[in-house]
Amino acid sequence: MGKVTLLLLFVLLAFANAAPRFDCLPEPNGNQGACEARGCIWKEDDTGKNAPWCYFKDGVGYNLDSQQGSTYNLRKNGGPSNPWGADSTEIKLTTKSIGSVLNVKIGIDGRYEPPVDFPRETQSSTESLSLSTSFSNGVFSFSVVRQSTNRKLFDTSIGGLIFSDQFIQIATYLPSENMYGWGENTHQSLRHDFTKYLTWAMFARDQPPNSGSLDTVNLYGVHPYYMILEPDGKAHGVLIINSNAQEVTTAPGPSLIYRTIGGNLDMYFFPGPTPEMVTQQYLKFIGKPFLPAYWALGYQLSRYGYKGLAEMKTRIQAVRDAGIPIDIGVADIDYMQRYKDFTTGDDWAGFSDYVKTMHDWGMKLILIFDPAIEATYPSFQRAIAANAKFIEWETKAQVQTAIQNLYPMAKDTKIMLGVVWPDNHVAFPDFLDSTNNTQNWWINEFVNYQSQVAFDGIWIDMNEPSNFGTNQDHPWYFDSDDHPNDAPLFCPTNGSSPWEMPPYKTRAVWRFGDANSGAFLSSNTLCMLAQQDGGKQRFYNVKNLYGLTEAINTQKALFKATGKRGAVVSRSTYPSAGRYAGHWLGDNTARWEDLRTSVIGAQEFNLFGIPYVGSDVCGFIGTTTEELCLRWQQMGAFHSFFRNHNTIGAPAQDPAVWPSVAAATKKANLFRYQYLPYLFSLHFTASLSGATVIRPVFFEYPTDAETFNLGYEFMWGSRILVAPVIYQGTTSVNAYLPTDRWYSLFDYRYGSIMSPGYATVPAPTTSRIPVFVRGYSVIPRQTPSITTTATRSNPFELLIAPCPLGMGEGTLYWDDGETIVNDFNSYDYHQFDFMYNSTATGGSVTITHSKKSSKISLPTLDIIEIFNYPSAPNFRSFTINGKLVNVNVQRSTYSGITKILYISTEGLVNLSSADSIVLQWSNAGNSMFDISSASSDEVGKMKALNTNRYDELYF
Ligand code: MIG
Repeated sequence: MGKVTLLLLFVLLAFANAAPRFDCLPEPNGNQGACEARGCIWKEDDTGKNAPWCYFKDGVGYNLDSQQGSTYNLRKNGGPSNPWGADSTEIKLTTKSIGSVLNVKIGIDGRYEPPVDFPRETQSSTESLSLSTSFSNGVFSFSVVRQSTNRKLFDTSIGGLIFSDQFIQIATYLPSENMYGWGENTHQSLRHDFTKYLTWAMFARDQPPNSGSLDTVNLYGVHPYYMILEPDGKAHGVLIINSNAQEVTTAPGPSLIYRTIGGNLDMYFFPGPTPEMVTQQYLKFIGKPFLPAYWALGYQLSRYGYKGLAEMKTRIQAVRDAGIPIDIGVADIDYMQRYKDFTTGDDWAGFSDYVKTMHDWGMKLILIFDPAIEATYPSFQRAIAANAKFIEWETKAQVQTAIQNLYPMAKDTKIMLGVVWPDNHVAFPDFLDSTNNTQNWWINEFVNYQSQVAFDGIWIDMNEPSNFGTNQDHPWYFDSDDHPNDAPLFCPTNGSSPWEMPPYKTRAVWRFGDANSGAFLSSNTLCMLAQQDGGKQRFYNVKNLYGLTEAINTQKALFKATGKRGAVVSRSTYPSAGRYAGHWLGDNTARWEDLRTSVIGAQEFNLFGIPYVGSDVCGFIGTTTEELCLRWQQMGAFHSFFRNHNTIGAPAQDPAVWPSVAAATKKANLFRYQYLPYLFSLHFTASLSGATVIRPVFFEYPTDAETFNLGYEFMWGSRILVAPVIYQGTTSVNAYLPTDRWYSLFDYRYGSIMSPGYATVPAPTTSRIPVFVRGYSVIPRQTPSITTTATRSNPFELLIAPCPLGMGEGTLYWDDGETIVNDFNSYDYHQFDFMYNSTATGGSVTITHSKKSSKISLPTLDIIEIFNYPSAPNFRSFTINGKLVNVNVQRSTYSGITKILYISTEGLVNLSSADSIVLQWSNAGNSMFDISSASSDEVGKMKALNTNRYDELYF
């Protein structure tokens, strides 16, 4: 064979490899007969890439019929038809630009559209995207092209477009394997894996994450959104507005196959070009995240299974006695009377007094509320009286009357009754009720209950919504002490309902088996044929919006009940949920694998616009260990939502249980509380203009390939990098620092310059975990106390980590920490911008008061710590706006060894004294402290002073 032929063969083979197989038989237990009966090809996968064995013949797709402007009329071509219902003969592709965002919509007018009120604000971009179409081999295709590079970001020439009533598929080649996002799933790596076919299910489900092995099961929320980092470091994002059960297959190529069983393909492309700009564009479009109350960034102690108030008090006291900063006590469903919302259990007498005590300590209370309301008690009675709506059966004939008749208040209604925690059957509020009756009733219940137990924040759980034992003859609770006799909900799974038994059930069902093994879309939830909003909405379509709509209503309830912004956290989420609530990553297990996946999960939820996120620290299910709990406390101290939470029956795992964990948590929490002004400012920025708070490292270094899958490190904004300890038995971390100026911010060589690249740095359990600050930073801090409330009135501090040219910048946002933000334009807050500059002869810090509040008082700025300061300053030379100031030389130091300049003076800078404040100084002619003549004892003291400064000075 000639060289040319060989080359040709090679090219052909490579091409053949790249063409994906479109799965024609994803149902469990497929076989050749069933496959061929569908007119598809059966061929084993011998590539080891997990390709489907039954796949469509070529030519699946649509013809271009006609085009009118930006509308393309498509007609089903002569290629294979799909086995899950008649292909729609005519569909439409329309495209439009919304600012810099390109929308491509494929579908049919009048079909279901998710009733979500996205603001669709846009953010201008230097980049623009355009649509181009082509037609070959009887298949119409389109691509989305980045104008500046001519790169195809989305390219459907791969084929496979299918559109039928309950089965829709679109496939594309991708410009890079660096794909992030899609959810909610447990991802073992930050970046997706295109070495084999993997199908990720998306359908809200009460499903604990499985971190023990690769598992593409769907979890609590749904996020049809991804970001791709292109080969040149430019990034784009893609959102598909669709709320039906759906799934996505990542396949070699790299390619992507997306399927959904309802609605349209309504796709939005965000051009970036940087990952952070993509996020900003995405969040402006879907809605920017709510600003948590300042206290909500404090440490939370929770558990499921407190025996009563006494136990909650004991555990909180133990943590306080250990000197661990803590702000929030959390009560789980145990506090309720028999798990009924808005009631207090007998073992919780005195709860309201304890809340007063907590408030006196500067602490806050978060309470859990489940959506389902028992059909027996006053809350339900008030709902019925107020004409509030619950999720309903379609017709009276479908109602399970034997259940209904048990409850006089529900008897003659179509309310779909289910079973959750309460003793008797429950009804699910209809948060899509457009009459406002449901919303008003829900708000009133919170207002009434808050006047009894003065909670500050709300935790909403079970809102997938979760229902126990659906379609099961013998649900698990029959064997439990709680409500063993409640008849379960049965949905018509006999095939009579197209909603209940659609032709294509998605991996959300198949992951659990088929109908024979009791797996249905309605498993663990309500029947798909249920209706909401007076019959205007079908549960089959809107189920994935239940958590979002509950969060919308609950945030309103929180505002009304407390008059303050507080915080809501929700288990189930959908795009834009971040406007109303944060999220915790669900019922993880006390295993190292779960610690690791939570590091990735928090980054993903920042991509999804839900930056108030974190995991159940120390692990929820199972018994944790001292070492795991210690490491999880250390890592969790860097997540915005920071809560130790434990399941019923598991041994106590608050940090006070083990002296070592108590010490490590105290140290980690003091660091967190000291840096809260920075963390809060990141949240403020996210709420003001859309941003991530926890950020993957590649966001800041999009051309450094080493960062593309660096899921176990993350950044706080653009300036602080964290490399947590996540493996058992390790006391060091092999941390990667991208090419840049970095300083250590932990015990090991605190304040000194760290070389970029990989380095193994020590991380004993007694030390802070590896944390680094990037050059060119001015980081606002505050001297920490044991609550955020107390910390907020301590002096401000600045940490300055200069770039090699001796400069830095930073911003502080400061408000009263609790006022509801209706509109940032009229909102009352301070903004300070800091600039640092040093030269051979001295240094300066310029503080610009860019946004002023007349009401919000400000602590003084007392401490400035500067890394890599070249030589000793003259402490007598400090001036503010030209006027000499007295620097406290007892408390201020400069070390020629560590090169840390530490300026500490009570009341050094009154931040509201002028719109522009320039603090300036000059250097001493000769070094104040000559290290060549210092005894080793003095050198040691000086180092100790600089490394553990705040621990020593304040605790
Ligand atoms: O079915 O309220 O994810 O955090 O402790 C369990 C009890 C219900 C699930 C939540 C978990 C919470 C638990 N809840």
